[in-house]
Amino acid sequence: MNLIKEIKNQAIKAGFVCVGVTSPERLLGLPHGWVGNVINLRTPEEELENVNSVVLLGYYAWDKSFNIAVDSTYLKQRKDYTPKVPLERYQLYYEVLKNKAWAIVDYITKKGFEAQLSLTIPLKPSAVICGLGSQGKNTLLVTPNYGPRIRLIAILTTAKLDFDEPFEDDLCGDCAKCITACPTKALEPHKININRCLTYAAEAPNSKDVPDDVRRIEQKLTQRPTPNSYVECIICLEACPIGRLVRSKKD
Ligand code: B12
Ligand code: SF4
Ligand code: SF4
Repeated sequence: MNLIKEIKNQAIKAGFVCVGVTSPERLLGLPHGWVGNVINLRTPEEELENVNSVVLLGYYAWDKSFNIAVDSTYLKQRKDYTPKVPLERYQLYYEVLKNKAWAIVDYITKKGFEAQLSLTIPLKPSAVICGLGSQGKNTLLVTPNYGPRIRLIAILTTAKLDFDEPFEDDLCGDCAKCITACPTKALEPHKININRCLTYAAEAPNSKDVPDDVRRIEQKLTQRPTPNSYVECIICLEACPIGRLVRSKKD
């Protein structure tokens, strides 16, 4: 069996529901650098020097609890703490994705190629180029079968794999349900105002760049199971009619 077929089989076995492959060249021109102060997006080449293929994997997050995040604010209480020490943060779905994708990295490595995970390339437009779906009006990757209820991770490898074709359709059409569902009006079609997003506000509880009205809504709506944890907002994702049927069948 050829390598890409075997990688796709491994991915399905690990629990991913969609897999696609592209070349780093096809990702040229995608967003790069700092997104607000949230993340420094990197190119595949910055992550793995001799990268030849980028594999995008989608995992179906079927329960709200996948969105739980926990921060190590205890570090701040330590005497030796300096603001330069980054606070630890764990988001459950990121841990699940890494855990599952490692098996595939291990498989590729044993075949004699370099391979590593990436969560810092721009995953949504990369997934479109790998054929997984389109970017919806909520800016998220929307897949034909699961809608936006997908979480993404990439594997970068030196192996030369067969590439998939980009996804060409627009799945949204006239729908605008995600835009109207957002409680803070953070969304315009295909655009987000990061400072108005409840996820950003919950991640940055002391940030001064969150407008007062948004902070009030965040304090009311964000579930905090423990003082250091919170459930990230998924309202614009839940509002999407695409893929809802799968959810009701599986839950
Ligand atoms: C930074 C970030 C955030 C920031 C900023 C959000 C944003 N949209 O940029 C904040 C903290 C607000 C955030 C919130 C959320 N996030 Co977030 N986030 C990211 C991160 C790290 C980078 C996103 C990014 O590249 N932004 C940069 C902007 C410039 O890129 P862009 O959104 O793709 O949009 C550009 C273009 O693509 C274009 N564009 C956008 N849409 C469309 C559509 C069309 C048709 C066209 C032509 C162009 C176009 O315009 C923009 C300007 O260039 C990714 C992980 C990653 N490494 O990619 C996760 C990620 C996007 N987040 C994710 C999720 C699930 C969320 C939340 C639901 C919270 C949660 N529960 O986890 C909310 C949803 C908010 C929303 N509607 O976007 C998932 C999305 C999965 C999916 N199905 O797409 C990702 C991929 C994480 C993951 N590993 O799965 N997030
Ligand atoms: S995650 Fe919540 S606050 Fe952020 S854009 Fe979506 S619905 Fe709005
Ligand atoms: S809710 Fe409607 S507009 Fe928003 S992403 Fe889903 S299909 Fe597109």
